[in-house]
Amino acid sequence: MSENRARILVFVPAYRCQSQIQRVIDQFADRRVVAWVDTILVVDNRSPDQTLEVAIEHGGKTLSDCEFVCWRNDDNYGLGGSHKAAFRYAIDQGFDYLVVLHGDDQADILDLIQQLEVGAHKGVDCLLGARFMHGSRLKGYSWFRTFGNHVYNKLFSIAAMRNIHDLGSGLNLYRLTSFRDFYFEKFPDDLTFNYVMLLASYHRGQTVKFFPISWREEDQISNVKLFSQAFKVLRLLLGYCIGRARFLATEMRGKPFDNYSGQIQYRQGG
Ligand SMILES: Nc1nc2c(ncn2[C@@H]2O[C@H](COP(=O)(O)OP(=O)(O)OP(=O)(O)O)[C@@H](O)[C@H]2O)c(=O)[nH]1
Ligand SMILES: [Mg+2]
Repeated sequence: MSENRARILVFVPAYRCQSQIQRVIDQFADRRVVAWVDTILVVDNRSPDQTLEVAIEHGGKTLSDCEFVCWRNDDNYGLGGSHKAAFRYAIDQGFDYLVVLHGDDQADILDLIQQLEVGAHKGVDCLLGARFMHGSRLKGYSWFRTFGNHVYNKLFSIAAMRNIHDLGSGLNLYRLTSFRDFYFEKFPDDLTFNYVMLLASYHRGQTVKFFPISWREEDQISNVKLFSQAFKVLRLLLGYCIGRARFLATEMRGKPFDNYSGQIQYRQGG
């Protein structure tokens, strides 16, 4: 581990991924990966299956080169709400960067490590994995979803007047100093959180950079309700086009929470 490198927390949002979480944890067996990571924080969003138990059991046995923390949300906060819990935790603990790696093993963290190795994270606020740009590799992802994503990327690109290559993949990095005031608290708690985050980042003049990633679909259970989500996203985009700053300040949560609390169920190392 280099002396003066930034402190990085990898946040793994996990919901109903008992079959994949072990493989996600195994991604940290690679020395190249662990050289960059101080802490792995698995945030279990109250999965009804054995996700949390498997994570504790497997991580506890295999992770020895970095701190390993398993957290369980006090309520079902959704993917966006889990981000809020993780941002709060990482900021409170003084980390420099938050990395998001989805718990269902669709992304490969080495794609991000390669970016860190060449210093791509320096001078940006958001370094976002993109499944739909030159150099991206999709394995088993349906043509229909690929097509839909391209259409939405275009629509958002026009609205934001930027070249958007993905609205929310499962591998991203955020520089925490840009998120200290928690301006995203009222953003949606569900899977559309990332869409609004991206629009807000551009709106606030943040530096956003995309990098190509590989993305696989094997045994994952998609929890996305495709059509209802597609309409919801269109509504968000329309709201942004009309209201801009006013829209970004509105309450976008179906059920607002006062805080995104949770309990640490397991901690080792660090
Ligand atoms: N759907 C869903 N996912 C959650 C939640 N909390 C955490 N997650 C995690 O967030 C990640 C994204 O969920 P997915 O349903 O796979 O959605 P996605 O990866 O954006 O979309 P597809 O895989 O393409 O269907 C997964 O790693 C989940 O384990 C939640 O409340 N709902
Ligand atoms: Mg997924």
